[in-house]
Amino acid sequence: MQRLIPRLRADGVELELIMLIRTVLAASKEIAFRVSQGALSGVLGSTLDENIQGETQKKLDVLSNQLIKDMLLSSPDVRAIASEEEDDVVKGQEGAPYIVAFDPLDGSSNIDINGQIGTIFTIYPARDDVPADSPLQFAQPGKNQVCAGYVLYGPSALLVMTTGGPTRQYTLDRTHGGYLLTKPELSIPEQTSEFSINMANFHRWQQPIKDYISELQMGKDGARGRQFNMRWNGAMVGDVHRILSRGGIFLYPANQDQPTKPGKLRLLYEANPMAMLVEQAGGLASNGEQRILDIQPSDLHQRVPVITGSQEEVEYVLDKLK
Ligand code: AHM
Ligand code: MG
Repeated sequence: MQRLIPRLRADGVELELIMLIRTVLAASKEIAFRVSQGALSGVLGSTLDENIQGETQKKLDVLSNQLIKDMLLSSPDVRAIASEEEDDVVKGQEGAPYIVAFDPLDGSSNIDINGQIGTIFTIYPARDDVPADSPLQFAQPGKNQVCAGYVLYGPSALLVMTTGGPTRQYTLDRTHGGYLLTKPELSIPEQTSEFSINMANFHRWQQPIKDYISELQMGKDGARGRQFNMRWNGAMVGDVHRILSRGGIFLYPANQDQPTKPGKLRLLYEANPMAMLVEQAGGLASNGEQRILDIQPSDLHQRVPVITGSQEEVEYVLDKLK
């Protein structure tokens, strides 16, 4: 096992970026501790408030957001932040090199059932051509990300991160308080027999997605000629982590009865960082029409359909959508 920081230096990553990542990770360690304490730390249950997406905020959503926000805004390396739980861009330090977006607590519906939850984060270079607090700071395609990662608060607290090289996995060593490198290079198998989708939305999908899932459900008797398995976590961090660990395909398509809401997942702090992690591990990530990392954002909290995971399986779905 290897310490996080020497590995990053060996990869030739800028010192400011390393310091910034350390700040995000410091906040994540505090969240990991609070999560592990559960009811004992008073973090379970809901608040009376809603976020800009109209979702009721859980206490842990609010707490995690505040922890990450406070730490990032005290960093000299952060020009602006954006969060699932913040309506607008929040200004950091003028002239700082980076902007950071995050979903402080992904999988909020799992909080009160002791299920998998996580923090997703992404770092971009700050733009000098727009003000620090402009939403245009974040109007950059995902391919501009200089770091993407998540911390999964599961039986172990795991950090999965890339700075443009391999997608690496680290385990939080609670005895020393550091993230130790435990998998230097995650690699997603090209083929899979495992899919991940919220089947309750079947009646709302476009026909090619219905056809694809029906094929998988037919098992050996269907067009695919083999048995598929299904897993749905209710937390993208958990589902994507499984795919990064053993392969699979994850889909969150658009619902046809909600034309103004193209899918559930947010481009900036959910789809883009996960797409970068998956691609750097050899997988694919698409919205059905184009590579997620090539999408030019039009709105801070924009939603996108997501099809991601094992290369051959994603390509199979994309062929059906043509
Ligand atoms: P959240 O960030 O508010 O928790 O919402 C995003 C989550 C994803 O993690 C997950 O894939 C999806 O919502 C699950 O949605 P559902 O099971 O309700 O369809
Ligand atoms: Mg989320």
